[in-house]
Amino acid sequence: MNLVPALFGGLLMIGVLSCGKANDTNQGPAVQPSASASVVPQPYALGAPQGPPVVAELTHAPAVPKPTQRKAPAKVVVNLEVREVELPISDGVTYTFWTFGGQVPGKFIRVRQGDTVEFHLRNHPDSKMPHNIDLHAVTGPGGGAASSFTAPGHESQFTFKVLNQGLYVYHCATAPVGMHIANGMYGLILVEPPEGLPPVDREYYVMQGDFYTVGKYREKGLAQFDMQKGIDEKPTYVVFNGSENSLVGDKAITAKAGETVRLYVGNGGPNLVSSFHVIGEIFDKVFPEGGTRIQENVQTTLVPAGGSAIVEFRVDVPGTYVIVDHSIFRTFHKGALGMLKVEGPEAKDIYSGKEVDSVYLSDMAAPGAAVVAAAKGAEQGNLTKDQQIAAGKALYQGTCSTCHKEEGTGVEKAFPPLAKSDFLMQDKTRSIQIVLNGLNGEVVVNGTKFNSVMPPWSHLTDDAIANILTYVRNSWGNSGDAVTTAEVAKVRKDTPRPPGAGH
Ligand code: HEC
Ligand SMILES: [Cu+2]
Repeated sequence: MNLVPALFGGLLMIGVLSCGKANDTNQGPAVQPSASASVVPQPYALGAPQGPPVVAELTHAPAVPKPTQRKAPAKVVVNLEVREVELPISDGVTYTFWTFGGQVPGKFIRVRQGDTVEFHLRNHPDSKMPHNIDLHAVTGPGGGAASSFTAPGHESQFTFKVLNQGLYVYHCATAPVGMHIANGMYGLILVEPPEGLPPVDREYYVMQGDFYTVGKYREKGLAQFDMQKGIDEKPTYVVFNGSENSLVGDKAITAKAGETVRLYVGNGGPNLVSSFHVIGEIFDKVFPEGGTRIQENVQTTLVPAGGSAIVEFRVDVPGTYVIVDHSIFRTFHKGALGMLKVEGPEAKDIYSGKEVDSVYLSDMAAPGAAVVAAAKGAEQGNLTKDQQIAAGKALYQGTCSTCHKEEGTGVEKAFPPLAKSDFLMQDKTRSIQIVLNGLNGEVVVNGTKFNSVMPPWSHLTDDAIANILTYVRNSWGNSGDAVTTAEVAKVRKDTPRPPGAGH
């Protein structure tokens, strides 16, 4: 966080308040001029479009178009094409997304307050469904929806003047609306104030959405939409930018120590409200709900479904910052995890610690290529033991490794070893039962007694458990045969489980 100006601003506030002069300056130096400008929109004062029409630059997340840098209102042409496309939502899992521009979220649109937007919505000929668009930045019934109903292979056009500055969601509003939004039909349009936003070093576009599939979380193959789960508000996935891998590994967003980062955060929903948080950072400034007022020194900001927030912070300490929805099961069990990687010299005066814990990175830390390869092998019926071991290794990290350690050594007096464990290797079916159902009571591993509790991992898919156990049974001095998905499925079926204990 940007400590000095924030503190200075705070002191100034105290000074002002104690003098009883509420009016002359209620904003410290941390607040930029634009923050106080245009609280009341003055649309008509901005006047008619000037100059030749401008074609808007549109970007896929996490990129953001350049500032407009216009000093006068313009006519802006926006060309957006709806496409229905099959894309990954997780490792080895695809989903048929309905998109504004070919990806989820839809392309980012950036205009200036007072602009007149000529909107062209195309629906690709391969689409199966009609679609339309409701932009929350539009003043007028339906936000454009009524004027933009577009059948496959068609185009519609409508024009609107952007009266209010702010960060707005747009979405499809074709019935059943919930289904169109649940399939990924949303994006953001930023309406800059007339004088523009204060410059920052990095700007990124992050948009959360909840997804509803017939299968479980990470069940391999093409996941089908589940309408009932949508109605019940029980998502299978909650992700940023349309996939649980969109902001991790090589795709993490980046910055250098000392830079200021601005995130345009949206929430498409359709159902959930996001408790948006960056682990290890404090938002120096937030424009809550994408509006004009500034809140300072915020840990977690609420982003409503169909709403937004702009957050800004200075990064001081290098390392990996994990972006989450702090309704935290969504992060570690539904996919709402992204990363910001900050490079630069260490800043030991601010933070002495080690790199972010594997606890926070979970199995997201390792790229999922091995998991995808194993899923492909399984699908084609030629899955090899080596593929299972490689996938199991990636999945073991951050799940089992938390207790049993990366090299399977366990922790003395607390967690038994898996490396060269006689107990593990004695009985394959029992080892599957342990992972699915957990374990408690006394066990003796290699002559040492343990009496503790291992939680059940029944929320993992059968293939994930099969791959993890194949890895464990063939690592660190163990050697055994592979564990198959069918073997895990059989144990799961044969185990009666109380309601709520897992799938
Ligand atoms: C929260 C800590 C924790 C996690 C995470 C965990 N275990 Fe365990 N595990 C334990 C404990 C504790 C025991 C011993 C339980 C007892 O004393 O009854 C155990 C026992 C075992 C055993 C039998 C004893 C042995 O050493 O052979 C196996 C096999 C095992 N775990 C596998 C796994 C696998 C595979 C995973 C990942 C899916 C996993 N565990 C995740 C804590 C954990
Ligand atoms: Cu639609």
